[in-house]
Amino acid sequence: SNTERTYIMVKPDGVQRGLVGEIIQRFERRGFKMIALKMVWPTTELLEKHYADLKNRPFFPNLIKYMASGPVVAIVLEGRDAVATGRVMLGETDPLKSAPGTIRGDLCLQVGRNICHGSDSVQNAEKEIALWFPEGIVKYTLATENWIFE
Ligand code: YYY
Ligand code: MG
Repeated sequence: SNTERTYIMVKPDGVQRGLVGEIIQRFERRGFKMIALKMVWPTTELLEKHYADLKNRPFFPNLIKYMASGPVVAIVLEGRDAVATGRVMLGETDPLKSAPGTIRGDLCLQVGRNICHGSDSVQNAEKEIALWFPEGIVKYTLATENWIFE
């Protein structure tokens, strides 16, 4: 297993529903290190770059409208297999197909309001982190690291 970084984002519905703390808490408790965190009301330009791979999909216009409808919370996490583990913790794209115990499987019901984003590959994580945090991440030592990893 490799130490990786992933981009996690609480979407506008997650913010409005008061789920920011719950979502961050799940990743913190798992042992991931938070190395960037901010609230941002994203522009459609930024969102079109973030979701560039989906621009020909029929749901794309609604997706951009939804994601631009309010502030999001942008997070970078670091840890063992952060990308794949983040996806497992998130659940499936469609909340109804997500297992209980996952963020989407516990907290939402519809694909168009699925409350949280997580990078799907290491390469996309790097792109997304550069896009959302051009100012960079925060470098620090986590005091609990030796209690999380042997
Ligand atoms: O990575 P993930 O968020 O699980 O799914 P993507 O295939 O990257 O799609 C991004 C985003 O688009 C998804 O979280 C909800 C929305 N969406 C949708 O509204 N309808 C679909 N059929 C598929 C995706
Ligand atoms: Mg995706």
